[in-house]
Amino acid sequence: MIARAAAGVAAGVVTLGTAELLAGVLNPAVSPVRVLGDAVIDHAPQGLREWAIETFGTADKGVLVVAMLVVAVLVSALAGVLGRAGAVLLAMLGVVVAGFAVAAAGAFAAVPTVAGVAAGIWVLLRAIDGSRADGVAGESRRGGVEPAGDAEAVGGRVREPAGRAVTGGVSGGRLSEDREAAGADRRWVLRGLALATGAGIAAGLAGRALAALRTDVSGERAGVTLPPPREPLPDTPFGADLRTPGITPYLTPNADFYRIDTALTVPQVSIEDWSLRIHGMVQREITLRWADLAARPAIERLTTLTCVSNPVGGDLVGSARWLGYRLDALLAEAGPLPGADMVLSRSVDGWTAGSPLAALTDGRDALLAIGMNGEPLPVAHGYPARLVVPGLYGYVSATKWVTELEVTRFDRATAYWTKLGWAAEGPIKTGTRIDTPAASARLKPGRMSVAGVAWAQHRGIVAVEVQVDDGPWEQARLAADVSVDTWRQWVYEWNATPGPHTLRARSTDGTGEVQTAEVAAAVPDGASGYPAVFVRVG
Ligand SMILES: Nc1nc2c(c(=O)[nH]1)N[C@H]1C(S)=C(S)[C@@H](COP(=O)(O)O)O[C@H]1N2
Ligand SMILES: [Mo]
Repeated sequence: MIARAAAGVAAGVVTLGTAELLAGVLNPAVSPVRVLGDAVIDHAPQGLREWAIETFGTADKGVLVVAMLVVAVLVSALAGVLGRAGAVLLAMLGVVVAGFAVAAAGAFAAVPTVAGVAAGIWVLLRAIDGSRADGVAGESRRGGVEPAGDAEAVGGRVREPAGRAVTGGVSGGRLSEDREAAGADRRWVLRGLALATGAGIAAGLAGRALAALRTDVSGERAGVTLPPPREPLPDTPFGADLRTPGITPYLTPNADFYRIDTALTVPQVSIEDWSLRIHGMVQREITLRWADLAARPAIERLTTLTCVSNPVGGDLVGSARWLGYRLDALLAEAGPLPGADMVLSRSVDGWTAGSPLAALTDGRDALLAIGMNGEPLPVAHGYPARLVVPGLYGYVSATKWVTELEVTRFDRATAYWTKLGWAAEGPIKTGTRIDTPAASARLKPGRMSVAGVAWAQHRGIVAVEVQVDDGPWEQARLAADVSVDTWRQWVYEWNATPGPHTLRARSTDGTGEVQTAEVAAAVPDGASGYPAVFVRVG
């Protein structure tokens, strides 16, 4: 049973290793792990995805790959136990994965999967035949028909010291001999399986390394020179950062910026291949290549990005200094036609976001961004170009690796997440977060700073209030107001008295509206409610 399962696992590893190696050589986009992972991401039930994002946050893709490998090992072991039926199972799974690959990248894309499955099945059948040969040999020995090799071995044994022959006798020697020979065969089979497994793992790793080498654009990115913005901005405008210990910095460093997307492997788009096509309901379709951008004026803006999946008090929000080109100007070059009310932006990997045309043309600083905090966009954040639109959640606006803007209508087009049950429009809800003290902290009595950030992009924050237990709402002190499009730090000096306490916070946006207390989950248009932090003093 264990030997059979091991044979199955070896076959599975050889399947994946061969396929990954071939994909690395032929076309990294069609690796079965990637194709299947993308299929899982695109077809997973809504609840499962949310659970994954909430539980694993930005590590969700690593967890998915590990989960897929664990399932692959279990299925392979099962195939091994099933024997020849297992080979049929592997073949059927191969057909499914090859189908996804073909759907994604054409008939040729099936090659790595088909070759991998063929190699895996060969290993499985060899292992089955190997152990069956054992069984047959054992039978025949007991039946008295000597295979030539065995006869020789017995002959050799006969010349052993007499003592042994006396204690065991010839027939006793024969029996243990049979077992030893069978054991040796078995060891050979197991050794072969271990070898196949090792080779499969090595091939898989080599394939992945090759794929990374062939597609990686980080070297190119390091050599990109960004155009100078018309009015460069400081990283942190005067007074924007209160520098209260424990508070989130006003500007989020690129390395700490949250990452959310459906891309299992980060798309690698070279500026040589990149272009942006603006089409659909426009007077004239235009296509901009990287070099075309240089002729246009670049601007720099501080904008706070927020994910619709951010739970109350969560950290799927960050602020950066974005360098790019005004989307209203680029859209005007194509000339949107009357009746259009949506821009469906599409990334190189087919992901889409639907933004109100009005939000991109009403004068706000909606950008085709190419720089983030003074560097070219990090590859995971959309290199070489993405959208950044103040006031809209990322899922309806912030398309990374963007290659297309289709001017259309909300009643004609449906974007990626909207098809999956999220709202078609996603203006950012007013949010407040308590950064310090930390949840469940044990504190000393006396004065301390309760502090955090508040955001209501494109409306701005005009007030933040803090409530201790069931007390009155007290005004917090606000950091300098930089723009309506970025978050604002706040601090409240609290005289902490001994005992358990709950701290709450809420904000008022630039329209005078107080943040809603109504508790809502992220689906369909963003979480709401007041953040609460429980602490123990004394
Ligand atoms: N191509 C692509 N762009 C995308 C997404 C995606 O899945 N694919 N996710 C969006 C979502 S939901 C958010 S919140 C932001 C996050 O941007 P970041 O990863 O740079 O923080 O990117 C948006 N852009
Ligand atoms: Mo998001």
